Amino acid sequence: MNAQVQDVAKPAVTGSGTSLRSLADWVESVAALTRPAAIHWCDGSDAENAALIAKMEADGTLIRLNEETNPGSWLHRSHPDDVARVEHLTFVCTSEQDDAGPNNHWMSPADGHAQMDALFEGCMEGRTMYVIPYCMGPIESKIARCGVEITDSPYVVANMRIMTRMGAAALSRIEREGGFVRGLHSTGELDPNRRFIMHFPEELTIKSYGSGYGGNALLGKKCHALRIASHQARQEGWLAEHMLILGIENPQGETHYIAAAFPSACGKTNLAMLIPPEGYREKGWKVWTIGDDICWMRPGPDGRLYAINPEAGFFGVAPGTSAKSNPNALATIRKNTIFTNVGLTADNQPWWEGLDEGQPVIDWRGNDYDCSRGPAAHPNARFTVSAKQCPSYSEHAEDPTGVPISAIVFGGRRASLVPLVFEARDWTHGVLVGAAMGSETTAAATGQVGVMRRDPMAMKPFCGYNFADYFAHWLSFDRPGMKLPPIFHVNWFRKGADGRFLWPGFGENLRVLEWILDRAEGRAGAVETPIGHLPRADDLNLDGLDLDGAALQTLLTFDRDGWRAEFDSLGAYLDEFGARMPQALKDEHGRVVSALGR
Ligand code: TSX
Ligand code: MN
Repeated sequence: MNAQVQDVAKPAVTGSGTSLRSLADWVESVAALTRPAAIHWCDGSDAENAALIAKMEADGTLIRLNEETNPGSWLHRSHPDDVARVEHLTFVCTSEQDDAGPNNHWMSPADGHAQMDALFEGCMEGRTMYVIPYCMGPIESKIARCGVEITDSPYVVANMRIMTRMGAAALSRIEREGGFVRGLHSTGELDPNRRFIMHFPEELTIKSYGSGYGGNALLGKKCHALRIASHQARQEGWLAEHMLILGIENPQGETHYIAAAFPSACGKTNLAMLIPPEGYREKGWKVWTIGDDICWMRPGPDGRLYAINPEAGFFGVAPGTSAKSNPNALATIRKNTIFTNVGLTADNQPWWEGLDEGQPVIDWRGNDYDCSRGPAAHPNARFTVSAKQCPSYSEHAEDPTGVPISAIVFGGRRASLVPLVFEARDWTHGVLVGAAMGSETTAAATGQVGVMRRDPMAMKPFCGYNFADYFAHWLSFDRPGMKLPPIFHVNWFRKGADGRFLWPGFGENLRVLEWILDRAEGRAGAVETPIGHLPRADDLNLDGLDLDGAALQTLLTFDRDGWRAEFDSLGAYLDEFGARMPQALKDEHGRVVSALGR
């Protein structure tokens, strides 16, 4: 072989490499397929990050923001056709189609690999391939799991460094354990017709091509920590959920933890960073943030569920984030933040719709801002920031054992019918409440507004296997020796006849969370209805809240006729999953229908 051919075939390698044969072989085989000019093994160091940022500033991938107001912060503009997750291009490739279920797009593993490998062939020519070892969860935690993402995007490396425990420590754990989730990503040509996100849960493998956007490209997040992890969790007896985790410290100094699932556009990040109303603050109540998006839970030796946040940062929606909706988020993103697709003010500060101050002069595409051509920030514009910068970040977020969960909360955006809060009768009923979750669409998400979409446990886009099997897995936790948390449903979005929100929401939601924790401790009152236990007005602490009696009445009323129609529609939805739907869940549905009466 002549020397020149050898140069082309052998990319320059920088960084540690690995002693783990299976990892070295995989990296070598990916390099043979994608043919990068260079391979860099990421160690996660400050120096490595600084060099990557400098390279991205030089080539325009990152734009430096105002150093005075936003130190260490950057703007990235994505391709205008690459601004969100792409559910229609997201596949779960299992050997049996039924294992993926009607809730996923399916392709056979052989076809999936063939299609992806054809796209990856030679796609990194002239580029650097980055090898990113990462850990989802505290590095010393038994609940945590590791992966390696290979990508040709330095933007992905910079984001993964914020969102995961990335680099040398993760690589050591991977070398010790031997197993890891394999993620292969290339931004490709950013052609929406050559874009796929494919999951091979049976091989713990992800292949993503043609998008540089967060959920499609930061493979540790939705692809690993939800789709692949949900599959692993089912096999190993734990739960990988699309939930925030928060701690509520009462005036006695005791902290109880809540895990909560909401569909998009319900304010999950806002709830995770809630600031108590003044009356609560004066008495000594505090809210602690553990996570805003993903929760991994497993039974502890005492039978309780213990939760970790597998992420190390927040990849939050910027528009709507304000001093009213989320002051803690604003404090978190004051420095060392990557903004994607936000607008700019005249003095180079990030700007988005809903921000209380400043004015945009440049829009997210980089054009002069003109309000007749749409918003300054893309509605799905994001910030990427380390959780450690959040003022309410809990010191227990890094506990390897996780935090014990005292209540599970499901929620949705429902203008009518669904009360402010109710408690499921037992675990099985709670699983039905989760399966029945739904939300009305907002303008940001789709063209149509106010259409009810089912989104069980907020996992519709993220469950890596058949929903019927997923419900069965949830039901399986109800067994001797377990001390399961009670399950609740909340709705902050109930509207009156005049179309106005009846509940003030935001910090005032702590009043509802207090009732939830009191119920968990057997302290608070409620009335029993066919849909579960509802608080009476006296059961909630409404001190210092200006809420009129009629509004409260509507928020806490059980509407029997409305719920009969709701349960008819729910029955039809459960039937869509056919014979795989667990009989126990169908029976539970039947029990509520009987209680509702005909
Ligand atoms: O995040 C929200 N939460 C949870 C907060 C901890 N939002 C924003 C949703 C969009 C992502 C809410 N919006 C909440 C809520 O509880 N409630 C509402 C509806 C609402 C909006 C405005 C007002 C009251 C309720 N009132 C005024 O603006 C004065
Ligand atoms: Mn999410």
